[in-house]
Parts: sequence; C-alpha cells; structure tokens
Amino acid sequence: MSAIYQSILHPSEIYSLVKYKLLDEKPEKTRLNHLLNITSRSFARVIQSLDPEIRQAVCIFYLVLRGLDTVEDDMTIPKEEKIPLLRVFHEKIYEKGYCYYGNGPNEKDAVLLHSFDHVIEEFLKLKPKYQKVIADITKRMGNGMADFITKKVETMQDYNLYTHYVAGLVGIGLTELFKESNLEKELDLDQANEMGLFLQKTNILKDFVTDLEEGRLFWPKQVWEQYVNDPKDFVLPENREKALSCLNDLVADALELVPSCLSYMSKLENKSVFHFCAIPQVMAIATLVLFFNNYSVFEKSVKIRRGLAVKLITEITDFEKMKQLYYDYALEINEKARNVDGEYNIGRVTEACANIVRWIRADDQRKQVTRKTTGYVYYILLFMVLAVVFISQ
Ligand code: IN0
Repeated sequence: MSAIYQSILHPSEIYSLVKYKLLDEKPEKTRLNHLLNITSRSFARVIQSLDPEIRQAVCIFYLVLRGLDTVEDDMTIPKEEKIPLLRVFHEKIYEKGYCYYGNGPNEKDAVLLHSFDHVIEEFLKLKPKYQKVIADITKRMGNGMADFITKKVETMQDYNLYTHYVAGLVGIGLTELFKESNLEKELDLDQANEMGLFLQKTNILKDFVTDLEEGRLFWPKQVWEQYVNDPKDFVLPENREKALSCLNDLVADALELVPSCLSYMSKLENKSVFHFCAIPQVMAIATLVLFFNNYSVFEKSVKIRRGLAVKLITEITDFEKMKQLYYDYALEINEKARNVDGEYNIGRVTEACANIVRWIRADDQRKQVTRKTTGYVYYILLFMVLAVVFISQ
C-alpha cells in the first residue's frame, strides 16, 4: 500500500502498480521458486518469464550466487572460516545434502543456505553444459571474493577488479548460458563484464550508509581521499560539497559504462533474454539519476519508488523503448547539472551523458539506413509478386 502513496504524484506509476498486481501469475509451487521468492521478490518474476530452455539454469545460477554472496556478506563469520569456504563453494554444489548453518541471526538470506541441499539437488539435474558454466563462474567468483576479504578496495583498478569478481563474472556466465542454449549467438564478453560492473557500481553507491555502519566500504580510496581523510567525514554538514563531488565522480564512472551496455543489449535476439537483462539495467540507470548530486545518499539508504520500478518493468519491452528511456534520462541529468552552482564534477557527468546521447543517435542513424534498404527490398518483392500474378493470368 505504501508503494501507492509514494507514487501519489505519479499517476502513471499507480496504473503500472495495479496492472502489475493484476497480471501476477502464481508460479508453480516448487521448493526452488519458493527460495527464489524469498531472496528476490521482483526479480523472481523476471527469471520465471525466461524461455523454458534456460529458466531453470538461470534460477539455479542465481540461487548459487546468492548463497555465495550470503557467505561473503556476513560480517559475523570469522575470516578463518569464511575465506576457505568461499574458495571451495564451487565444490559444495556437487555435494548432495550440503547445507550451511554458520550465518549470524541477522543475515536475511540465511534460510537459503539452510535449504541449500534443495538447490544442489536441482543443480545436479541440469544439463552438464549448464552445470559447467555455473561451477566455473562460482569458482572464479569465490576465489576473487576471498582475495578481497583481506584486501581493501583502494585504487580504481581494485574497484574494477572487485566489481568484475562479484558482478562482471555474472554477466560473463549468463552470456555463456545464453550461447549454450542457442537462444543467443556469440556476444562480446567484455561488454558482458561491463553489464555487471554497471549494476554493481550502482549497488556500491547505494550501500554507502549501511556498509559504513557495518565497518566496511567499497568506494575506492583513490577517489574519496581526494576529498576527505576518512569517508565517515562525508556525513558532516561542512563536507557536503566534498561529499557531492565524490559521489558525482563515481556516478560519472558508472555512466561511462552505459554505451558498452547498450551495445550488448542491442545484440540480444530472444525477447525473454532481452527483458531479463534490461530490467536490472534500467533500474540501475534510474537509481543513478536519483543519486546524481543527491546528498541523501550519505544520510540514509535511497531507493527508487516501487511504482517507478514496476513502471520500468512493464514498459521496457524492446530495445527502442530502452533507448528512448536512456535518452530522456541523459537529458534529465544534464538539465539537473545546469542548475547546480559550483564544480562538483559536473563536467565528467555531462560528458558521460553526451556520450550516451551520441551512442543512441548513431544507432538511430544506422537503423534508418537499414530501414531504407529493407523498404527497398519490399518494393522489389512486391514487384515480383505482381509480375507473377500478371504472368499467370
Ligand atoms: C544478476 C543480475 C543480472 C541480471 C540480468 C543480466 C545481468 C548481466 C550482467 C550482470 C548481472 C545481470 O541482476 C540481479 C537483479 C536483482 O537481483 N535484483 C534484486 C535487487 C536486490 O536489491 O536484491 C531484486 O530483488 O530485484 C542482480 O542484482 N544480481 C544478479 C545476480 C545473479 C544473476 Cl544470475 C543475475 C547481482 C549482481 C551483484 C548485480 C550481479
């Protein structure tokens, strides 16, 4: 109900919320669907609408990674236990009956690991080609996470490596699943990595307050140390300008990934795969628009309205819609930037937006050319049909 109140000034979102609710098909009551719904309500629905050929593989991939993440994330697990577990997690998924009970009481996805035997049981039923992709990515991710337990994210290079491990590899793994299923052809793996980086960099910005409360931070030191000696100082009112400059710098760094992501998205052929990949991307860009130059990021956890999220889920049905949305968002950030007095790294953000707009215009132009040629082909076909009709009379 509060979702409706939040959107009271945005009637189109209320329409989307109601429509979304009415269209809610109850998925099959399997144990796996139940676990999926506990870990992610809205994303579960997107997974369930994937093509049947890969739905189960993606669902299990998601749950396995969510399990790994639940180990990494839990600050109550001692390092001596956590690091080796992260490194062997890819072997656990072949161990029938394995469950993990070491999470602290406040870990919200601990139930997933309590019922992990169900995930394993279903994993072992997947086609071996899908099992291989999932195990390989889990191995690389677990080891990367383990490396970062004792190492902080300091340089931009660390930041790119850490986000590669926890999210870029997800993009690479999903791309391999799509290819193995023949639903998609060969896609660019660097762009697949950047799809993940874009999502995770947005998450890292979003989690500033909660991460700092738990005594950690994934914002790269190389960036924040240009503004303050200790990131905790960002919350002091006198550091408002510095905080915003740092935030905008990292917003720009994320926005610079958008052209690669659009390029990846433009090559997807299967509609269900497109939708599955597009949803997290559009949520992330909407989140960045909200975060740009927004001091609340340092005060509380800021989220897009549920109504907006649902509106995006129901409206982004094809690539042309996605381009239109990105175009509008790029212009919206520029508009916001024009009204900011002071430097605040506005230049880097507007440059990133200009590149997004340029990419979209270039794609439009390319498509117009192909549209003209297809139009031409239709004329020839029509002419031939008429000729055949004429001759056969
Ligand atoms: C994801 C990604 C995801 C989906 C589609 C294509 C992707 C391409 C590259 C990388 C990741 C891709 O999407 C989910 C979205 C999600 O889980 N949303 C949650 C939000 C939340 O707050 O938990 C929801 O409930 O709606 C995602 O965030 N990640 C993810 C994990 C596994 C898989 Cl298979 C796909 C996590 C992360 C860290 C961004 C990769």
